[in-house]
Amino acid sequence: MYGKRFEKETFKTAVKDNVKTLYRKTIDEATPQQIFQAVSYAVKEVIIDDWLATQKAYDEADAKTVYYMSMEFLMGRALGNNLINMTAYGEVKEALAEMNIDLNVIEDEEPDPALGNGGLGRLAACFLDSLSTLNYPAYGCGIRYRYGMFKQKIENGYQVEEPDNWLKEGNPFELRREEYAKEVRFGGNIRFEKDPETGKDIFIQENYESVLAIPYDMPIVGYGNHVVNTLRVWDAKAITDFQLDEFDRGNYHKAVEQENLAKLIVDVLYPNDNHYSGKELRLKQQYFFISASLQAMIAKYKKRHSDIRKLYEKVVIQMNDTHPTVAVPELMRLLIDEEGLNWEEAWEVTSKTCAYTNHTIMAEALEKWPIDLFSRLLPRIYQIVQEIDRRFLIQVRAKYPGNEEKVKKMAILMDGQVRMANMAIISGFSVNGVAKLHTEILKHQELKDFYEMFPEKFNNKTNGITQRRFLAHGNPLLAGWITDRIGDGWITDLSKIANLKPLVNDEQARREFMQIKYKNKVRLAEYIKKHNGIEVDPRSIFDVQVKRLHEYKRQFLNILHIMYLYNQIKEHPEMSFYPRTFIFGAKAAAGYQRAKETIKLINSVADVVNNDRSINGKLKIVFIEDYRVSNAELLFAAADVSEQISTASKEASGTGNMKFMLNGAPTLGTMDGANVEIVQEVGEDNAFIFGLSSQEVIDYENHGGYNPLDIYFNDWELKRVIDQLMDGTYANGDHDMYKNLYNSLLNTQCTARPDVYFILKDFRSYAEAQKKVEQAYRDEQRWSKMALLNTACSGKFSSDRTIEEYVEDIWKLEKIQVPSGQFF
Ligand code: GFP
Repeated sequence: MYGKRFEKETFKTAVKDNVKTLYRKTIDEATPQQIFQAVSYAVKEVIIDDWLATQKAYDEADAKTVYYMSMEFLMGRALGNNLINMTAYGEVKEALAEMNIDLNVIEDEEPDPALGNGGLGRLAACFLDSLSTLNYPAYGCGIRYRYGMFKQKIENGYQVEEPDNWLKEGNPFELRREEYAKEVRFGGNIRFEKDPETGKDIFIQENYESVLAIPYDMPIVGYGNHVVNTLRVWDAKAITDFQLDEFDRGNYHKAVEQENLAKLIVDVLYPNDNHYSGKELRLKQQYFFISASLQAMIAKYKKRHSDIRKLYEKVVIQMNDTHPTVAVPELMRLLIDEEGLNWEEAWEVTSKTCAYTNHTIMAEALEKWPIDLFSRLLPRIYQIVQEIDRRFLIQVRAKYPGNEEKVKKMAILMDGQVRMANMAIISGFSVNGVAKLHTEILKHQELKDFYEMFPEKFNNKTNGITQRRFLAHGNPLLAGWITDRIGDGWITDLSKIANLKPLVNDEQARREFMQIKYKNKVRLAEYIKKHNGIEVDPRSIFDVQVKRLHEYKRQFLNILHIMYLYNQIKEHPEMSFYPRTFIFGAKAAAGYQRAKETIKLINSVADVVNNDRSINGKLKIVFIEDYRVSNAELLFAAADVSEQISTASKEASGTGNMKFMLNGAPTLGTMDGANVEIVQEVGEDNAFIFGLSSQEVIDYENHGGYNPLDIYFNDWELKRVIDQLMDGTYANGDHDMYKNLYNSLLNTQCTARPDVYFILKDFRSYAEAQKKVEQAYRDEQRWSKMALLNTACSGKFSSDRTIEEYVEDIWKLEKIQVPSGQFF
């Protein structure tokens, strides 16, 4: 399809020429980084043609566009993924090989763009990939953070954070679009006047600070269809014209302030997950990218349309969590103050344009801004929020006369705070959860009052992942094998992967499937040897838990169980035990103490266990440093067991669970998030389920929890493990190192409930499930069937399916065909 433009000789010449023009070097003199840049520019040149063609096709079709607003886009490396989607990976690999260049080595030169923390940001990246592949017009809108997610180093077992200066060498795929810059204003005061001509109220912001938002566009290449959508991320710069003015008047201070604000605003991504920190700068970031994106969106609309009241016919805004929900009052402001609509007209447009996705029920994640901060920083926006709230509460009081409890729960402004989730639900036309169970919990527990009032707004969109990155790119051996067996239709239609099902009874096919798993385990073992200096046996069970470190995800349960196994092996050396390699990868938010202690604990247990010769290497523990998209691809491909062990009800969906499944790793998990749907697809016999149900957890929570001491005093093996946290076994004799963790399980003195995440409650059931994993693994035939079935049943979990559902129920977009752009 892209054949001609990736014709080997042409491509080789382009690379050589780029090395020359960029670096004044010949190809033999160039460093791998320089070759990476040169190759990327050669690829970008081809992309640009299709990018032009796509935008032209959209314009001609006057297509409706989704604006996916997100504070995070965890894209991962672009080069390999772009080549896969351009169906040119093989050609380019060969062309480079002829120049003695290894594409894999070149790919490793690309920094891993990490403008996101975890699931929410990676979901946004998968969605963009699917939107392009499915021919839907879309923009991703976000922030071009100068520093992405921190790089994690492990020193002496502790996490150390280092800045991620991902732009150091320049980003070859981005385009700076200075001509679309927009001004964004903060603070000051609002003066109100009557327009002498029209008699309308006008609101004028005075004494504000402002920055200029500069867009950078990154291409999002669809698979084999010439579609290239745009991820638009905003950089900030001071408004220099104003600055000169200020200098002239000697107001040096003000000018420097503007300069600093611009620098600060896009400096760092907040390293938080499921936790909200009420930092002023964070609110500035939110308003900054939302205001700029909406201004650009309206300007684009107005190029072809004169009636702004019909905006919703051509655009839809999806707000990824509460972070972008300031879009609601900002759109109102633009429509009223800039476009001259009255309140009712503006409200009709806004409420038909905005939709909201909820990603968590964790109370501490819901954003609530102090009113004094909010109104000081965004004075006009605050006025609008007040008015939305006032009008909404009239409705509530009319529906529930005398019920002030309802008012308290549902108001936007309450107890000195602006509740962003409430605003999003009230103002948007759609509210969705990210897995069936999660949506049910939203409807019947967390957002019950809203569901009662607006049942029509609520819907479920079970998350998905892109098989292009997590199978085609991440696991080329398996991808090739699947294509040989059932054709390559699965790449754009994952439901076709079900055609593998008959192979479950084909011994030869199963053997091949397991051989590929083995090769991927060897590849990971090499990575581990190189990065951790640890030898692991690829014949052992690779049991993997990789995700952000959070108490509700219960890495702690996993490591406690490993400590328990270690005790067992030591005590009963004769006991039969199938060798296991436990692999962890996780970053902890920098200020999250317990999470950081858990990392230290994992590494300390690893030190003791890995160096104990008496256990004959039966147990190995590996902590993968700096878990990120690129090493994630290796991990999913090599995993035997997928650990999805969150406290039921806490993990809204999970998406790692789907990536493991796709790569043939059965789930060891609780009935939480999308695990429930995974089990539904693959069957209970092909997963290992344990623990309290979400209803049981919720019931305990409603009755003040449970008493972990009852378990502690009645299960001496578990008691011993817990005591080992305090006796120095894993702390070189230090008795205090894990005191916090210990207390989180047992402490009955402190006011907080002990063992909030039901670790002790679920421990035995987890240990049982782990035993079943071992039994199943010993039975090669059974295991290979199970592994292959997991892959074969993963069809539902493509983000292509998720996107089609968003389109059908929420966005109402049309597919646009794009001719090849090679004639530009
Ligand atoms: C959040 C939720 C996850 C969910 C993702 C994507 O992830 O359960 O799968 O969003 O919807 F917690 P994090 O950003 O917290 O990783």
